[in-house]
Amino acid sequence: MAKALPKPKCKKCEEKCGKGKTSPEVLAQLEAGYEKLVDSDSPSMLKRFLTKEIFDKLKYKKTSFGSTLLDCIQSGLENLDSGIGVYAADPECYQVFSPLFDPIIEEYHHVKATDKQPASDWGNAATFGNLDPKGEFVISTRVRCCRTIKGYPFNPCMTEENYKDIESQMQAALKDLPGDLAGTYNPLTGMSKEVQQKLIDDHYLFKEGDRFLQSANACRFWPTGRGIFFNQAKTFLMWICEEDHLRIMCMQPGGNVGETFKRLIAAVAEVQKKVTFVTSERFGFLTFCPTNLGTTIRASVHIKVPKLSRDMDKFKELAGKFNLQIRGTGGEHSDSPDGVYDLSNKRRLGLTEYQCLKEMYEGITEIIKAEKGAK
Ligand code: ADP
Ligand code: CIR
Repeated sequence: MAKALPKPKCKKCEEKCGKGKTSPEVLAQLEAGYEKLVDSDSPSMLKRFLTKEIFDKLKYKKTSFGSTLLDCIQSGLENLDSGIGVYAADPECYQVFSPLFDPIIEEYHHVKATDKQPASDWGNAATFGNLDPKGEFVISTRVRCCRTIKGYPFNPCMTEENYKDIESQMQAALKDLPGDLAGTYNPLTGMSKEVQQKLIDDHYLFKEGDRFLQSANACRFWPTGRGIFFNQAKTFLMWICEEDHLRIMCMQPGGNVGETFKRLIAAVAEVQKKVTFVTSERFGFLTFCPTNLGTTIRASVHIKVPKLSRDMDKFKELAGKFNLQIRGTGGEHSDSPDGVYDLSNKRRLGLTEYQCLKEMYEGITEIIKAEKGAK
């Protein structure tokens, strides 16, 4: 891994830069970081798509929030093992730095820059059943989506007050949810380390200190404003102010995708009665990371595939055939030493919510068949 670059000052909080030119300090950091990236064997999309020509064109640009190219690529410069390596420091970055973001978005989601996101369509959750009725392979199912609340920028541009406002707005919004969605909000501020670690180990809570997010300036004022809501059964949960303003998720043991998805549809419908989300014609629901744009849906299973995972190259190829992404069971960038993996739909933009679920459901069905047939 590359040695960490010195952090530029957070312009949003420490100086009101607004429009104008990239400062000489930021330019120098960009040049130094870019040189290291070019000399590295980083597998990131950032490395592949940030050509010298595009770099030279974008390095002087700034959004009206004051975000520079450095704010978008710092995570990939500091973490040369990134898969993607970029974040939109504010919503305008998708436009201002589009020569970098567009090819990444096109390749990741299999869309064209001229495509528009189809209208939201969650379809009928009952068309999905249980992927593994005998409980031989699928340990648990989870479906999540991300939301940005209108009136607030992304993490790198948020003030401490913004974090507090979102937290209290959500605390109020989640107070009287109906039926089995009702639950409690648990702020990270004041939570004991033991409780926090147990929630992480049980796969309910986001981890702390993600280096990719930290170097993207997404963890400022931690733990202010961060927290988790969950219902009694911990089958409906919401993360507040982690990578995105909201991560709304439903999960449960076993492979019942229909039940899990149905609960998420109900939960999102309730939340959106109380909060307005940011959308765009082209990108659907706006998110901090370009991999989450569109529906923002990641439908995953934790699945036992000891045979298929003996040959990881072949396993990756098979998953890729069904547009599935493989993660470790501790979330993104984690390992899976025991043959249990997190498999999910990879694409989220250019298709509807229902189609995301369908892609995952059909793909996992094939993976189970392959695991059964493998020697
Ligand atoms: P996200 O899904 O929000 O992008 P991560 O990949 O970091 O974020 O996963 C967050 C947490 O959710 C991790 O603890 C991970 O193990 C857990 N998780 C994801 N999918 C499942 C699943 N199908 N069953 C149980 N836990 C899951
Ligand atoms: C990376 O580039 O590896 C991290 N910034 C995480 C990117 C998001 N991952 C994904 O595939 N959804």
